[in-house]
Parts: sequence; C-alpha cells; structure tokens
Amino acid sequence: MRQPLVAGNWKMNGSQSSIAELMDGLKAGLSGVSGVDVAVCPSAVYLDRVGSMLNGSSINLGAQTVSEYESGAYTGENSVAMLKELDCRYVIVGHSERRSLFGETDAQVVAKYQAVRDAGLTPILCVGETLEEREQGRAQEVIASQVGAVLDALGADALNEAVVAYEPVWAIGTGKTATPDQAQEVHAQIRAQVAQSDAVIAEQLLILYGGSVNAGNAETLFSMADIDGGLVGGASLKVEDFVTICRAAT
Ligand code: G2H
Repeated sequence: MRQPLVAGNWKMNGSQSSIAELMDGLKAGLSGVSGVDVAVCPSAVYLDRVGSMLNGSSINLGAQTVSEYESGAYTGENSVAMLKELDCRYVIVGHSERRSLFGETDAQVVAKYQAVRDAGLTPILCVGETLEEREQGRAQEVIASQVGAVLDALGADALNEAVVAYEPVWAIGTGKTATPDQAQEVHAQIRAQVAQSDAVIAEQLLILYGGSVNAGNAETLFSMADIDGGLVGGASLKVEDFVTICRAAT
C-alpha cells in the first residue's frame, strides 16, 4: 500500500506573519491526523524559519526548486546541500512555472532531479501538458516524454521512492480541475510507463495530482486508484482548506 502524500506549494506567497499564522493553524489542525504524509514548500527565503516551526510536528519541509550545480558562482541559486542542511525532505523539480516562465529544459530538470537524489532527498517531479497540447491530442506523448527524460537518463532506479506530480498546465491556478477520470487516465499511463522498466518501482511510485485541488474536489480525486495525494498551490495557503485536503487523502 502506498502512503499518500499531500504537499503544499506556497509558490512566491507569504510574509513572516502570515506564515507564522499558517503554521500554527496547520500544526493544530493536523495533529493526530495519520495515514498521510504532509509537506509544506515555502519560498526558499522562509525555509529556515518554517523548518524551526515544524519542530515537534509530523509535517515535512520541501523546497520549490533547487540548483543543479553543487556550489559556486551561481548568483541567486540554492544548492541541495543547503536544502539538506535545513532538513528539507522534498524538492519540487520541473514545476511547469519553472519550465514555462524560467525556461527550464528537460535536461536541466534531469540534472536537478539527479542532484536531489544524490543528496538523499526526495524529488517531486512535475509533468503535465498545456491546453494546446491536450487539444491537439498530444497530452499522452508530452507526459511520456517528460517522464521518459528522467527514466532514459537515470534509469528506473531513479524513481525508486520518488514522487511524480501530474499537473495539467491548464488546470494550474485557473480553478479548472482535471476530472477524476482524466487525471486517473494520465496517472495510470505514468505508472504503466515506469512499469515497463520496473514493475515493483512503478507499484510503489507516488503519483500526485496537482492543479486547482481544493477542499471540495480533493476527496473524489484522491479516491482514484492511481492518485496518491496532491500537490496543492492556492488552497495550501488556507489553513482549513489544506487540513481538509490532507484529511481527504487518509
Ligand atoms: C499547481 C498547483 C500547485 P494550484 O501548480 O503546484 O497550484 O493548486 O494553485 O493550481
């Protein structure tokens, strides 16, 4: 049985005071909730602060991205060693906003993914098609090529105890959610693709859904056979909503 995971991607939101309030609410709301792993992924600026607030709670810390380089003259970047020192457990890799707004290529995504794995942290590899690609009937091909980039470069072992998040780009922050059937179809496709290389790793692989997950739709999405939790943006900034979403995964 796969233990579900719900990760909150706070994106570039929050302030010192709003984060303190959010964390107080989450720690209280999630205490005693079992059967789901929970993570929050604040802006890198707040990782240290949020990490200290997590002390004594079962909530895990994640980062939204990382440099593919080890150290050196890379102004503005953060290394996996730095994230590890702050007790990050997860790192989101290849989020569509990184791909589309900051030009991250599959090759960079693979390099970041490898850096995260090498440091012993867990990558959350984001994949997903744009609306245009879906309308052209190319969703399956695009997702297979994004997953394939990691599989081909690093082998199936690289997906052992890793996390993939299917985030249709057209559903991100738009209020439009993939239907549970649409999402399930893609999740099953991803698992089948990994199973071609290694059936055991595929069976254990956590595949999260992301894209306008909210307190109202989480339960139905998470009830699908291959949906193992969610990567949640907007709704992860609201205590009640995020707690409801986490509970829906149990
Ligand atoms: C997709 C998701 C979190 P939202 O990016 O990664 O954001 O839930 O706001 O669509």
